[in-house]
Parts: sequence; C-alpha cells; structure tokens
Amino acid sequence: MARIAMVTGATSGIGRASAIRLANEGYDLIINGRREERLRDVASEIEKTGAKCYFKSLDVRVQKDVQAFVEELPSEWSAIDVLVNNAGLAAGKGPVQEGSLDHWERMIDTNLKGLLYVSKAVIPGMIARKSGHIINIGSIAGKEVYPGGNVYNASKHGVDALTRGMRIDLIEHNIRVSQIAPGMVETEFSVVRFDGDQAKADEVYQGFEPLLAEDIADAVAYQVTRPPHVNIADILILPTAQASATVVSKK
Ligand code: NDP
Ligand code: 8X3
Repeated sequence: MARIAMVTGATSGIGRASAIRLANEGYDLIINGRREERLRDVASEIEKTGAKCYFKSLDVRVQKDVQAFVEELPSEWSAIDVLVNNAGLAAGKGPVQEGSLDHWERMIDTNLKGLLYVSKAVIPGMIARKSGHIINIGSIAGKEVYPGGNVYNASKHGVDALTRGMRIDLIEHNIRVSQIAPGMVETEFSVVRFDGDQAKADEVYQGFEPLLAEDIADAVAYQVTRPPHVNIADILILPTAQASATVVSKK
C-alpha cells in the first residue's frame, strides 16, 4: 500500500508542485485549498502518475472545518505519513503604520493559526502510529526582516519557532518535523500579495532568475526520502541571484 501525504494549499505554486512531486515519489495524496476547480485539475495531474488523490476544498482558517476534514477522511486515507503545511500568503508590503487589519488577520490566521489547526488534527494519528513527518513551509522572511515585511515576517518567524518547538515536543513520538525556508519563488504569491496587481507582481521577478515551485518540491522530496533515522531539519533555499532577504542581484 502506498504511503499517504497531505499537502495544504495545493491549488497553486509550491503546494501544487510538491503534491505532484510526492505522487511521483510513490505517495498517494490528500490535497486541499479553497479553489475546488483547481483541486480537480491538480488531482488529475496526480492521477496521471499512477497515484491516488483525495481532494476537498478547505479553508485552513476555519478550525471546525479543518477538524472535520481530517476526522471525516475515508478510512483508507486516515493514516497520514507526511503532512506538508504549505497553505499561506503575504498580503501587502508597506509600513506597519499604514497596515490593513484585513491583511494582518489573513496572514496570521492562515500562516500561523491554519498551520496549527491542521497540525492539531493530524498529529494524534501520527502519535498513535509512532511515526510521521511534518514539513512546514517557512520563508527567508522567517529568518530575516525587511522593509514592509512586518506582519508577514512575524508570521514566518512564528513558523520557524513553531517548527523548532514541534520538533522538541514530538521527538518522543518518533515524528520528524522539518522546515523549508525559500527565498524568492515565482508563483502566484506576489499577485496575491499585491491584491491582484499582475504588473507589480511581475516586477518582483524581473532582472534575475527566481526559484520555481518545482525547486521547492525537490527539497520536499529530499526531506521525505531520507532514511528514517535522518531528519533534514531546515533548508534555506535561495535563487543564486539572491544573497539575503534584501540583496538580489538584478541585471
Ligand atoms: P501561491 O499563492 O501560488 O499558493 C498559495 C497556496 O496557499 C494556494 O494553493 C492557496 O489556495 C493556499 N491558501 C491560501 N490561503 C489558504 C487558506 N485560507 N486555506 C487553504 N489554502 C490556502 O503561493 P506559494 O506557492 O508561493 O506559497 C506557498 C507557501 O510558500 C506559502 O506559505 C508562502 O508563504 C511560502 N513561501 C513562498 C515564497 C515565494 O517567494 N513564493 C517564498 C517563501 C515562502 P487557495 O487560494 O485555493 O485557497
Ligand atoms: C516569500 C519570500 O522574500 O517575499 O516568503 O518574503 S519574500
């Protein structure tokens, strides 16, 4: 029987690429995200690899829906081996004194509370089976701060801290907890950050070669395919043209 991986926020970008890559690594996939039509498309890509896919629309910010999603999984899907906590976003990039409450709440509710709700629902099964692997998608924004990054930076620093804390708390249950902290990856991330302004989003990735979602999926695959006694605890992955959160060599 194939092992089971669950990827949150698999309708786009890093989550989509990671789900498809894990299918190619022999996992059956549970995927979610809010956009049902997109889930259907990703599921059909997954099924082309020969893997099975269970998908259902989910907003990770709604705790009771997250709990029901996990509790109501058909029994053949309930033993989740790998959880990739990927669903997340940045909203806005301006000084904190001009920040929008709606942006702040969306980031904190998704990047931190959503990750916690999903983990809380999945961890008991991993504890009962005495095995599991949780991969949190953090960011270079969780290692450094940059102008206008304020609340997004705080949320990803929170993911970094939670990853380390979860690793300590879950160690006695033989559960691996890892993080991947990407630099600039060209996905829908900046379109979302700039409220749909495609031109402004495109500008972010002009003049250098950004990472692709598949580069991050590659790191996910590396982490999950290590022998059981090895935990790749944290991977900071940057485009070659990016040296830090604020230093990017643009031509
Ligand atoms: P995308 O915007 O392409 O993908 C974001 C995914 O998250 C979508 O599938 C979206 O699905 C899902 N999502 C957002 N909010 C929710 C929600 N409330 N409930 C369920 N799913 C949700 O961006 P990326 O692929 O780039 O981002 C993925 C992760 O990677 C995020 O955590 C981001 O912070 C992180 N990251 C991204 C970097 C980048 O440069 N792109 C760099 C470092 C980290 P839907 O809208 O259908 O709900
Ligand atoms: C996304 C990368 O540099 O926009 O986490 O914060 S960055």
